[in-house]
Amino acid sequence: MQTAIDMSSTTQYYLELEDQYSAHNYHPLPVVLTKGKGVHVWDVDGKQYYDFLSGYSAVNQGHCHPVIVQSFIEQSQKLTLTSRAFHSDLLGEYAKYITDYFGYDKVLPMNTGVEAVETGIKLCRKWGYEVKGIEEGKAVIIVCEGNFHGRTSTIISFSSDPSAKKNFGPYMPGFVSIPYNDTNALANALNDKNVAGFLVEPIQGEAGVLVPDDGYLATAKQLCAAANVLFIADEIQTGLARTGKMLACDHENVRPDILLLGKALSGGMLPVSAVLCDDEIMMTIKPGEHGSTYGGNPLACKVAMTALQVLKDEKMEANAGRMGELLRNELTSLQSKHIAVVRGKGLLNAIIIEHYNKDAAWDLCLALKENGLLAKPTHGDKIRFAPPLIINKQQIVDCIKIIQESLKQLD
Ligand code: IF1
Repeated sequence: MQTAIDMSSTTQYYLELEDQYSAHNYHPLPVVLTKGKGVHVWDVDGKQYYDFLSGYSAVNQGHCHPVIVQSFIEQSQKLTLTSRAFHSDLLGEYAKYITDYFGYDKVLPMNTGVEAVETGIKLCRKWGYEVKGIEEGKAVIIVCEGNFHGRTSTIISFSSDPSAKKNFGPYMPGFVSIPYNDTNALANALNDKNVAGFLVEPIQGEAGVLVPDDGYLATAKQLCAAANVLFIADEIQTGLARTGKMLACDHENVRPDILLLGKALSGGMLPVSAVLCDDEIMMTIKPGEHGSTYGGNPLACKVAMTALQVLKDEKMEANAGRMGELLRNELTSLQSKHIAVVRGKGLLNAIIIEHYNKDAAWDLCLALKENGLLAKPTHGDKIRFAPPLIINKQQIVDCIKIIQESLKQLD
């Protein structure tokens, strides 16, 4: 049973406009947003909500963070794009800043997350041929079942989600999929001498915030190192303080060979992604072999430096850790018969709805929306709870009340 939706004519107007002229590749909640500030967003009728999605972790720093906005404005009035045919006075500064920040020799700047993953794959293959000595055309990259790394035709080739994949073939070869959180499966797959890399999300986001066992990442990294295979961490969603550490890999003191970042690297201002690694890997790519018109543009460089600085200045990793624990504890102590599981790390969390009917999670999200909190269901029964990392204790308590009230409406 679908809950009846109360909708203003203004909201209706925008929904119809989108429906008619924009591709139907999404199924959003029926809310039309027009403003955001910090942990809040507002719809076209002026109703205020807590944002519990944070643009899928792109707005970790909060909506329209004033320091990042200021940086954006200043740089956008000065110089926004040079292309990589010419130098800018910001690329070098940014490259130094971000490589110091994460402790790598070099960065390769791109735009969207999926481009960072593509770049990581290309670097890994090139390293496989030119450094490891794999026979040309034979390189294999191990990936995990339930992965989400983006939507290009290469990357959906190793997706296990039929809706991401079906009728988009033929698919890119060279990928082997193993179960997530299974170091035995990894050890087996690493027996193939043509393996160049292991691509993994430290926590699987799309799969419903699947946190692996303690020690999984550390063991996986050791196994890869022993097999001379690159450990490629997709921290596009888990990185940048989201899970209570700057990187989710930091929880296990794992240093990825190739680190992929995106989303919150710009604090939600524009698409900015990055690939970080050391020279042995990065220097295999020569002029003309890879790039992007917008990659490393001065506006992106400036905004990314500010977005990273803000994470540190406002101690967002510590807050994400504390507020995440509070949120999970409070959710658990609700003891709701509608919540089967509460899981996550830092402020990357999900609940699994007890299955009374297939619309239960969607209905709960509609109730949450009515009560002033926006969250999105995935895979039918899971709801992600991932507010901006600047949320405070009083706001968490307020949100718990909203969630409790909304759960009652499922009774
Ligand atoms: C959509 C999910 C989140 C990602 C990881 C790369 C990318 C993503 C680990 C690609 C993107 C997004 C994209 C978004 C939904 C979303 C998502 F539910 F699908 F899995 F966040 F949880 N690696 N994740 O999570 O980055 O190219 O999009 O910048 O609408 O597809 P992108």
